[in-house]
Amino acid sequence: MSIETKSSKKQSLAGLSKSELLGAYRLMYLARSLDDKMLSLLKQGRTFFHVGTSGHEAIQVALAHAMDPERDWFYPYYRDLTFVLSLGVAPRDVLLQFLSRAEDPASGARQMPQHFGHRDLHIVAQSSSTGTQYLQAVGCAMAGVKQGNQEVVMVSSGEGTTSQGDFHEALNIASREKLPVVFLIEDNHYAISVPAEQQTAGTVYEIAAGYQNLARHQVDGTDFIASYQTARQVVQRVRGGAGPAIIVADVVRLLPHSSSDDQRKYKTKEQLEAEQERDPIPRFSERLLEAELATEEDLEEVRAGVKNDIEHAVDWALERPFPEPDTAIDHVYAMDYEPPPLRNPKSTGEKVVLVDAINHALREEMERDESVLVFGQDVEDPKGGVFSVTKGLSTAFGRERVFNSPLAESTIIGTAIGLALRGFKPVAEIQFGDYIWTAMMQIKNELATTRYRSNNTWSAPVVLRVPVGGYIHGALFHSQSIDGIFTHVPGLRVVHPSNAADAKGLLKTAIRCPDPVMFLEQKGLYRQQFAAVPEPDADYLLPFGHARVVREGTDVTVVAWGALVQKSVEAARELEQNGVSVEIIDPRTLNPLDTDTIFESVRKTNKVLIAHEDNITGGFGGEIAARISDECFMWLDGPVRRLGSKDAYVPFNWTLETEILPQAEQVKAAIQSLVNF
Ligand SMILES: Cc1ncc(C[n+]2csc(CCOP(=O)(O)OP(=O)(O)O)c2C)c(N)n1
Repeated sequence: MSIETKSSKKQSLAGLSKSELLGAYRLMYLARSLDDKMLSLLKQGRTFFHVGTSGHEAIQVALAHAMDPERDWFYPYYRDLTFVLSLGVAPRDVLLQFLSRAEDPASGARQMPQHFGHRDLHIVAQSSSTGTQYLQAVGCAMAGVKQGNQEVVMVSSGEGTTSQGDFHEALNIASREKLPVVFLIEDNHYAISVPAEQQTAGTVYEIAAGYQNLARHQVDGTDFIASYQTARQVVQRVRGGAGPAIIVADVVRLLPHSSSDDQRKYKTKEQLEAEQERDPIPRFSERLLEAELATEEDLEEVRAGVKNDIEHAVDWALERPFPEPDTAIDHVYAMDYEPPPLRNPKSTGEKVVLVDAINHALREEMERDESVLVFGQDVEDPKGGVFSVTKGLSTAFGRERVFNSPLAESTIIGTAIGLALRGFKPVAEIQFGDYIWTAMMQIKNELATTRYRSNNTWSAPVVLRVPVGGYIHGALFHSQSIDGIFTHVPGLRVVHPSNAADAKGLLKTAIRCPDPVMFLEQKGLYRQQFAAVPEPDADYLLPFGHARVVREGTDVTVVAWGALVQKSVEAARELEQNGVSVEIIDPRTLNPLDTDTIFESVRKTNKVLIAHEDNITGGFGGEIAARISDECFMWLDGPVRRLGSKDAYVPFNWTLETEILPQAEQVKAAIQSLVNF
């Protein structure tokens, strides 16, 4: 980036010319003045929130000056106003978000102020969750390396945020893989009101020791010259491929944490005065004057220019429109997606079990599209996954495309998001649904919201393959069903096939889908003969949102998915002998849900049971029941019944396990009760 002004280049400090130094001063002063202006607009009731950069300016200008927005990538945090201005974000753009106007380039007025993002400048839109950015930055760096670029990825946070586990996961993988990431930790000694001593076992600099290949630096982040010297050295080393670096910059937070905070409640008057003493802007201007690199007139000229620019930008931004109310749900999902047409597979004739169908879908998609990557725990050969789903893939496609991840679910999903942003198609495996919870923040707040919160500027079309469910004596922690929780998350497609052909067709569609997809594999079905069917051809794609009528009938409809499809078939066969005619609908995808097919069946049979493996309370059956009540009330001749696991946990003991998980006998009894109603 360039921080030059029109002034001459005769003298220099740290190798920077007078015009560059005055440019740096201008950026620091611009950020400070924007903070002041935004606070006064807040007082006028023009918006509802502000979080300041004041005190952090010097290190931010310095690092931005050492980097290059044409090739480098950036994951700044909410206190990095000075950094993004230094990369080239216009004050107008900052104000558009601050005032929540439709043209806010970072989020289209969806996010609170200071959630930066700018496509052209490679500033990836951030959420508000502290710490999620690190692993995504690592994924972004992995992408750059795979593409053969000599780029550097910057990610930042305050010191408090380094308490998050994701920080250590990110340092671990970035260091192990020698990735070009600069971690900037802006240590202002407080996380809201919590002082660093209560936060960290030592200093952040100390706790980062021990990661191989990680260069560590401490700097006075209120001293622009020292910060610039450190930043330049660090970026040069990282760009050269020597591995990641961490800069711990000692700064001051001159404003409260945010406009919702009053720091006089937890900082003494003396502390506040001592922080003012370290204000980076007067320190820098004094240095410039002392070194005779600027005169008072030069500085005054810069300040007057900044004030003028800000006044114009504010006047302009206040005139810009707010978003239209009818755009509120735009971009939860890709709006321009053309799903594949619904057609029957041209069978290859070979019968295939579900696990092999998934393996073949992965293989075919990897052959078709070089951007498809497969990773997760144990996925590489010779193991090829704990269920052998990925067997043979690393041998066929190499470790560049099929690789083991650390035993860290947040790492898997965080890095997948970074890779997806850069155009790769990650198909990541979470070894067991039971262990997805350490990645919940990355899934719910990050993966599912990327498109929406960036107003369609960024997307993360990751496929998460997740073995789920029980009936395998897997006890509490190898039996969990997770569809009830993830169908609650807007932005996430949820797929749950019950046989090999559907699994293959749906996985291929998932891999070509622009939305993130949670692909749930009922592991008890992997090798079942009843779920094995002739394998569809390589061109067969099954669009989402098309239920399968598994069996036609006239007396009762059963809506069932995953393991409950076969149990419902068994129940229906037995009931048929008593003259009961059961129709079974397998939705195949829960989001989107094919309510048309379900409603059509209910209007025909007038009675319905919803059967699923997940717990009854909060299970997705409750949602389907509600929709049926809403849309089919006049056609119903009985209550909408549900069957699911008991609201408990799945025990190892097989007799107890049978008590918890729904069985064919219970499906049969529930159907019979509806017939009798
Ligand atoms: C995961 C998460 N937990 C809590 C919060 C609320 N929160 C926002 S900022 C913050 C403090 C962050 O402190 P630090 O990392 O030191 O950065 P600073 O604000 O001091 O620059 C907290 C607790 C959040 N946004 N995300």
